[in-house]
Amino acid sequence: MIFVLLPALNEEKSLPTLIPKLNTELSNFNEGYKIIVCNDGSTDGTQKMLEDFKRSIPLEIIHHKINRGLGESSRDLFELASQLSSAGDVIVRLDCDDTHEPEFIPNLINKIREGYDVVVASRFAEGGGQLGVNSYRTFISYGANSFMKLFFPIKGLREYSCGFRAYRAEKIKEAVSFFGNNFIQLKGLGFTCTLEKVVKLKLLDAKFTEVPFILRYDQKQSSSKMVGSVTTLGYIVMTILYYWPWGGWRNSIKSRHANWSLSNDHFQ
Ligand SMILES: Nc1nc2c(ncn2[C@@H]2O[C@H](COP(=O)(O)OP(=O)(O)OP(=O)(O)O)[C@@H](O)[C@H]2O)c(=O)[nH]1
Ligand SMILES: [Mg+2]
Repeated sequence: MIFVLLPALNEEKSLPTLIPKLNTELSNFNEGYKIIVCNDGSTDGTQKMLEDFKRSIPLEIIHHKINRGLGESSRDLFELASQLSSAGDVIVRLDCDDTHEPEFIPNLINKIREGYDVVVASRFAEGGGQLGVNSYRTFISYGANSFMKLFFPIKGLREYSCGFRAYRAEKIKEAVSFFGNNFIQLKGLGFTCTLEKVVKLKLLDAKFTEVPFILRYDQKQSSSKMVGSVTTLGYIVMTILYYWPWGGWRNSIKSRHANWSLSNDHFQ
């Protein structure tokens, strides 16, 4: 099975374009699929639109009445996917502002089938790029990615800030089982969860690679929900937690995971 996770906040303009494209792409696979959307307190027509799609498409809605942020939405999406999936399944997560084209999904899934645990749709892989991004935004994004690469080096990974990725379901099940509610721990800190996921999975020895991807910012219709200051604060908090000399993530998680793996032969 393929599980596709979509975090959504006020995406009524993009969903009518994205969901049919996604459904067509997923129908080409011979395995079953399910789209899971977390509608996080949207105040526009997102919920109604999703309920309409649900009549004809295998779609499940997690509905938050109150906006809880991307961190809590990601936690709910990944926890539900880990409950519903089995070994051999793939979990794909993308944005629903129509800047992440579903046509890249087959390449992401092929790499999971080759044996990788996390495959990232990357603007920085050869053949990748972006359309419609202004130079200020490009500068900020390159700066943020350089910061992340410097402080959280992961073999095979250059694209840290784009959330369009495929994950081996088994690895997500392991992460949710090991970390519990702390798989995505930095919940009130904007989009930090996108970085936290890869760092936590790296600490569980996940194998990473990238496939080329073109960010279609020229297609973006909904307004941006990224709050740069809060997310930057999140990156700083995470760097401190990771390198903290007394029980920082980089040492404590690795040793706890080694002990946990010994006592959980299911995940070895
Ligand atoms: N569930 C949930 N989804 C959110 C929230 N904020 C943003 N999103 C979704 O997260 C995805 C990324 O949001 P964007 O606003 O596109 O952020 P970005 O891609 O980092 O930056 P821009 O494309 O420049 O806006 C989209 O699918 C949004 O609908 C939130 O508070 N809750
Ligand atoms: Mg976006």
